[in-house]
Amino acid sequence: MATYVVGDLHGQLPLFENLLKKINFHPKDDRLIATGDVIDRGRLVGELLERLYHGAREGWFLPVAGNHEEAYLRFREGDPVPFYRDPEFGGEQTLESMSRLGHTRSRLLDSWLRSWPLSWSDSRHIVVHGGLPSVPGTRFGDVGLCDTRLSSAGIFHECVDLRPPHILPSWDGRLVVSGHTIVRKAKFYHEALVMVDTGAYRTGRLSAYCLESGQFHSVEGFPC
Ligand SMILES: [Mn+2]
Repeated sequence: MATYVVGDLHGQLPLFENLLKKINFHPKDDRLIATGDVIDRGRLVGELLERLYHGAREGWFLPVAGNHEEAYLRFREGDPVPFYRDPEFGGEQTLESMSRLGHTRSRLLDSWLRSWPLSWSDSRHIVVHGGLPSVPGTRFGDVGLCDTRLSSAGIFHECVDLRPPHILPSWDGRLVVSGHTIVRKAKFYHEALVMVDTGAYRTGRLSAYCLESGQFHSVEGFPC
């Protein structure tokens, strides 16, 4: 059994399929956790979400929410979220994908997206989109604060919005794996923190980290 943590997908279905092939992913034995920002920017958001939704039902796919999922859900709930449709943020692609899927499918996917947690953890690892909120007065983060703390803009949870140098090790020594900030190569940011987002939607490089083996994997191709 292997557990892989894949960086921000942003609708990159072909790269995702290539990655599964490269790591020889077995849906019956292995698990795959996405660091969030699965939607927006890419053209195949709807197709990717359908694929992952079935993966979640089959038990091999586990998502955590990113700032893009939070912005999308806010927008769907009627908040203006003025930047959501900006080309740079890429919300239009998700809205178009959802309208192609039709009312019933898109409502189902919306309610699934709403159920995504802010973190995934086991006894040795924590996966979060941005970083762990800091324990006051320390240079450590606490996953227990994810649900309670909003970022300064007030739109997002702080844990989906934090970037270096504000991403901190967990106070309890568990390894933190995060996305959100694009790095050229997936790597250890420091000894207790791994960054896996290699910006697939613009670089064509999608990366993952295996929790059991400690190995990095990546594929390269064309973003869509
Ligand atoms: Mn992000």
